[in-house]
This record gives sequence, structure tokens and C-alpha cells, in this order.
Amino acid sequence: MAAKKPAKKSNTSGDELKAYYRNMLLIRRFEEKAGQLYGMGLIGGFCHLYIGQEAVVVGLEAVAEDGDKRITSYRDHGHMLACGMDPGGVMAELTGREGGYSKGKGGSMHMFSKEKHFYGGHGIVAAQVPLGAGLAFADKYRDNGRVTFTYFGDGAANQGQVYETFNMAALWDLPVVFVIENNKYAMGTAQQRSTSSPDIHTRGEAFGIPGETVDGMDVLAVKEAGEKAVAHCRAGKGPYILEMMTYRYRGHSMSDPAKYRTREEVQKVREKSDAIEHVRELLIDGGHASEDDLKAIDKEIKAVVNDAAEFARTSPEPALDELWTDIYAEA
Ligand SMILES: Cc1ncc(C[n+]2csc(CCOP(=O)(O)OP(=O)(O)O)c2C)c(N)n1
Ligand SMILES: [Mg+2]
Repeated sequence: MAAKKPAKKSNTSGDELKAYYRNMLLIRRFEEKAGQLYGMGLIGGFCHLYIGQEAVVVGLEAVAEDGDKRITSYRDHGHMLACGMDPGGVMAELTGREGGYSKGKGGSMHMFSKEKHFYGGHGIVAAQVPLGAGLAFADKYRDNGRVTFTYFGDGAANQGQVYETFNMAALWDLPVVFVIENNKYAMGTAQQRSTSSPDIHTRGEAFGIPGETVDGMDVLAVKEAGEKAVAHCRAGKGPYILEMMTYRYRGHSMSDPAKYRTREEVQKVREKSDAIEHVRELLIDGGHASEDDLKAIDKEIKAVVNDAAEFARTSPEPALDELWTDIYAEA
């Protein structure tokens, strides 16, 4: 068995740590449940799980303020839950039901919440990157102090439109944090097989965009880096790049048997660097929570996820005439 990474000492309060624990656990249990419903045939189409990467979005949401925006790829359920979207509404969208965020017509990759400033959910690799800069452009124009978190993968970082976006974002000092979730794989291709220069956070140098690499399995490190990046954006200094070093435990999507890596590789990351285990240890070792306290949180999260699944199973399918709604925006 691999040696565990020792839990670093932290000055973070018990309440804050418990909130991270709760939020990361909600994502993990939600995704496990989505995997089960998929296996039962209740979810159709594509479904990309976020298990393993929870600390990235939870750490960054800890620094987001009201009105800040977020946009991401198809691996999007975690981002929705972390910004406060309703688990029942997300799960019901996965099962294609009326109670889903897109009335059951979008599915896993196509959900939005104007209220929570969540702009999707994008199935075209890197398509969300220029859109994220566009959101930031609108905020800059309105001079409202808001920041956009634009998430994309290590594979997406090789797309040309990312660099067109970097150019414009730097030229116009747009308040956008480019969050690269480097989970080491793009579908079945390991980063070293697809990427000539592995340090993706340096790719903004040609445009004058600062960037850094962050331990994306450590929610406190993510939060600290996020604070710095957001302060840079809010001060009007333009975009910032954070390369989050993370890992996905499951296959690319539910239909991927993940034969391109060994079980041992996954097991090693789980044992050495799991983000939820890390916070669990900080809570216990710091005397902020007992095993019973954590069990109570686990129970509470399980109930939330079970309720979401029940809603997703019982909400009706959309009526046929819904086929003709939400096609064009009303002027
Ligand atoms: C333009 C485009 N090319 C190819 C695909 C097929 N595709 C879907 S996901 C993916 C890999 C992206 O990997 P990464 O950006 O690392 O994100 P991750 O899935 O690891 O979160 C590819 C090639 C696509 N959806 N869009
Ligand atoms: Mg990837």
C-alpha cells in the first residue's frame, strides 16, 4: 500500500473545514448515485463523472462572490452543485425529466442557471473558453467588479481557440480566471502522449498572463491560489491561469472501461491524495470533529442525494409539445 500524504497543519476553522467536507462529499455521493442510475438505464446519453476532482471546484467556490460567473465543460455536475444549484434539479435533468434544469431536454452536458450564474455545460472541447472570456468582457464593460471562472481540461488546453482567447483576454485585461483541470488524461490519452510541453500554466507567458500550478487535491491550496487569482482580476490586472493538478478516478465517461491505465495507478492516488480524506484527517486530527460528527454529515448528504434520485425517478417526462419550446430566445 502506498504511504499516505501526511495531513498538513491548518489554521482553517473547524466550520470552514466542515463546509468543504460536506460540499466535496455531496459531489462524490451525487456522482456515485448518477453512476448507479446510469447503470440501471435511467440516464441516457453521455455522462462524465467528476469523482476525484472535487477539491478544485469546492476550493474555488469558496472565493467566489455573489454575481461571479462560472462556465465549464461536459464534466459539469460538480460545478453545478458547488455553486448551489439544486441536486434534485440536476439529477432530474440527467434522467431527462420535466423537473430538470433544462426541463429534461438538455441532459448531463446542457444545464444552466441564470440565478447561480452557471453558464454550462459544453460538449465541444474548449468551446467554453472564448465564451468565458465573453462573460468577463460583459462584466468589464459594466464595470461591476465580477470575475468569471472558466474551467477546461488538459486536453482542451491544446485547442487553438484557447490561445486566441488568451490574446484577447490579456489585450483587454478581462477579469477571467482560466482554471485548467489537469486530470492527466484526455479521454484515453495520457498527457505525456498528447502534449509537447507539460507545464500548461506557462502557456499564457507569450501573452503576459501569469499562471501557476496548484495541488488540486488539496482544497486549502486551491482556495489560497484562488484568492490570489481573483484579487488579481478584481484589481483590473487582467486574466490569471491556475493549473490544478488533479485526477479522475472513473473513466472519461460512463462508457469508458479505462483500459489505458492500471487499477494500481488509480488506487495509489486514492490512497495517497484523496481530497475528501485529506479534509477528514484535518478535522479529526485538529479536534474539530469526531468520527460521529462526520458520520452525521455522511448521513445528511446521503439523504440529500437519495431525495434527488427519488425526484429524478418520479418527475414526469416532458410533454411532447415541449419539443417546440425554448428554441429561440424571446426578444
Ligand atoms: C472539438 C472536439 N474535439 C473532440 C471531442 C471529443 N472529446 C470529448 S472529451 C475529449 C477529451 C478532453 O479532455 P480534457 O480537456 O482533458 O477534459 P477531461 O475530459 O479530462 O475533463 C475529446 C477529445 C469533442 N467533444 N470536441
Ligand atoms: Mg483531462
